[in-house]
Amino acid sequence: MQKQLNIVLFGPPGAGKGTQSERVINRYSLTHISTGDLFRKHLGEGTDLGLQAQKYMDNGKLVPDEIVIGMVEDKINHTPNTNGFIFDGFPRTVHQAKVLDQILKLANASISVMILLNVPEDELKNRLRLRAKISGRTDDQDEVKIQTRITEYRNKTLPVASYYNLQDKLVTVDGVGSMDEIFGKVCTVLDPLYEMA
Ligand code: B4P
Repeated sequence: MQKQLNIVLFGPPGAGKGTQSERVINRYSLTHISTGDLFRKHLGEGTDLGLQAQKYMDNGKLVPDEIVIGMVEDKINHTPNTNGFIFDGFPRTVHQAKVLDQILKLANASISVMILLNVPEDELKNRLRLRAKISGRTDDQDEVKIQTRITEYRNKTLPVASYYNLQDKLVTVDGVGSMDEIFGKVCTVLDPLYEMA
C-alpha cells in the first residue's frame, strides 16, 4: 500500500480548522473528513444519524463517541487509494483518538502529524459572532452555546493534544493572522512530510 499523509487539524471552535482544511486538501490532494460537515449533511438529509446528532450540536455539546466513530470508520473504509486524510474536528476525545489509531493500524497506516491552531478565546468568540450573521448554524447563534463549545473543548478535547504529544506528533501553529499567513505556516510543517510520504 502507498504511504499516506494523515493529518489531524486541531483547535478550538472557530480556530480556522475548516478554513485551512480546504487549502490543505487542494495543495496535497488529501481526502477531507470533517465530522461537523458530515453531521450537518446528515441533518440536511434528515437521516437518523443527523437527528441523533442534532440535539447535541444545537446545544454546543459533543456528539457521543459511538455515533461519531461509526460514521468516520465508514468513511475511511469507503475511501480506498487515497494519498491520505485530513481529519478536521476529529478526534475530539481521547477515546476517539485511540480508536482512530486502531482503525488506521488495520489499514497499515498511522497519523503523520497533528497541527494545533492556537487562537485566544476572545478572538474565537469574535469570529463565531461574525460567522453567526451568515452561517445559519444554530450553534453559532448565541453566547451560551458558544461558551458551551469552548468549555467542551477545554474539558474533553484538549487532552487529545497531550495524547499526540506523547507520540511526538503535535505541532502548534499560531492561528492569529491572515488566512494566507496561517496557511504558509501550515505548509512549512506539511511540505517536508509530504515529500517523505
Ligand atoms: P465543527 O463543524 O467542527 O465546528 P467548529 O469547531 O466551530 O469549527 P469550524 O471548522 O466550523 O470553524 P473554523 O474554525 O474553520 O463542529 C460543530 C459541532 O459538531 C460540535 O460542536 C459538535 O457538537 C459536533 N461534532 C463535530 N465533530 C465532533 C466529534 N468528533 N465528536 C463529537 N462531536 C462532534 O472557522 C470559524 C470562523 O472563523 C469562520 O467564519 C472563518 O471564516 C473564520 N476564520 C477562520 N480563519 C480566520 C482567520 N485567520 N482570521 C479571521 N477569521 C478566520
